[in-house]
Amino acid sequence: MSRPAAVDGARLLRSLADFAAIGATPAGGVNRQALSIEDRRARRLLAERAWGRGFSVFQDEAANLFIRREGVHVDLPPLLIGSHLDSQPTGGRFDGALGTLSAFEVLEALDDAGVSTARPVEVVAFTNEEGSRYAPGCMGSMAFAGVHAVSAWHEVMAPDGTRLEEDLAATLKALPEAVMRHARPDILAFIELHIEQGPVLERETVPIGAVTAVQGTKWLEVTFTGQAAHAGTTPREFRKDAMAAAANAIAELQATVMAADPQSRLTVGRLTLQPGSVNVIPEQVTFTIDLRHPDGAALAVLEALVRKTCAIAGERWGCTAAIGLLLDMASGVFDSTLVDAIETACRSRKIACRRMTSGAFHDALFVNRIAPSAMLFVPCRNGVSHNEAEFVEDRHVLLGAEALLELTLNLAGRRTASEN
Ligand code: HGY
Ligand code: MN
Ligand code: MN
Repeated sequence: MSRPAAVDGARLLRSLADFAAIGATPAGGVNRQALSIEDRRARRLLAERAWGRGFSVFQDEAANLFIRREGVHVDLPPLLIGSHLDSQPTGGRFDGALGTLSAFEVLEALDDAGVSTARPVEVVAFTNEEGSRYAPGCMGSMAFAGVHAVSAWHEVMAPDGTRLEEDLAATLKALPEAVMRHARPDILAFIELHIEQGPVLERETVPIGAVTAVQGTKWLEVTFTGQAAHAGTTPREFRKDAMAAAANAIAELQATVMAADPQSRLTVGRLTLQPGSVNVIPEQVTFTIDLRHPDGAALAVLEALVRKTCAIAGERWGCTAAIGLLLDMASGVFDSTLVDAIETACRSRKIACRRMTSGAFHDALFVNRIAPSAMLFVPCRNGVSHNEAEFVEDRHVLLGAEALLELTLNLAGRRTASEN
């Protein structure tokens, strides 16, 4: 006999705390980077909880992790819900984990209530959404959506020199009990719950955002190459100073791009320099530029501006400039019927909700290419994320899971007690 399914808030908050302990940092964040030992520990913890419930566990060649709760009609394409478990090096406890663990809580709530759904429901933890240790981000969801085979990134190296292929193989091997999936299953739709990572919902005191679209992102890697030389004996006209060229380009871009277009986003997140000795003029500087814009054409114009600015700076300082594209993520619009369904689910649970777009990219952006997808956001304190201080109020954690549960029941087909 079934009863109405309900989120067990205490259990979900405990679960968030359990996973936050994996890769916990002294400042209260997490360092659980993709395909790391911590990532493998988190995947195993989730899989063991799934087996404990009698759910089945799968992984695919990109190490995407799937947890399946059967539906009455086993052959119907499942509803997919979830997010990612990997984090930034100094990440927060909620980015990715909130969506994945809330999705698992939905399965547990259905199970506790003895509610069967017409369709199977699967929870997914996509591999390497962040792209911090191995660029680009969203590798797992890109592989799942058939954008690239994961083998395209086998030679990508982590800062410590490990090749992606090695870490991927070790991650798959660390969960031998999971059934390997060699082909992507059809899915009905994908719903991702995530923190907003921005200030809008908190400022408007609205607990749920129904996300309609995600802006485009490009990651560029710029390398200036000059000539190492003596810091004391080399006059200005003989210098080929790669750091001077980089500083010039970065200063120019930072002073102009976002001032000219408030919708644009430009971030230099990582910079390395060789040889890195106090009294040697830098020979080579490599830095990343994360570029974003809601409009695809404007993003392309920004990329051209970056390339031009770097070429001029290279000329000026006698260095060569090489620019690689690490990630090219087109903007995407989510399925309008799913966005409506999010609003309907919130209304029926009397949870306030407002439509919005996402400044951050997400796995849903790629799954959206092969199946109807949409996202729900919950507020995070001061809109801060990708920071160890990232925080979500308990009530927002619970409201997010409740909205996801209602949406899951509506999309996967709730069964009345008599039909069970
Ligand atoms: O960078 C992003 O937008 C995502 O949060 N990883
Ligand atoms: Mn995320
Ligand atoms: Mn993130």
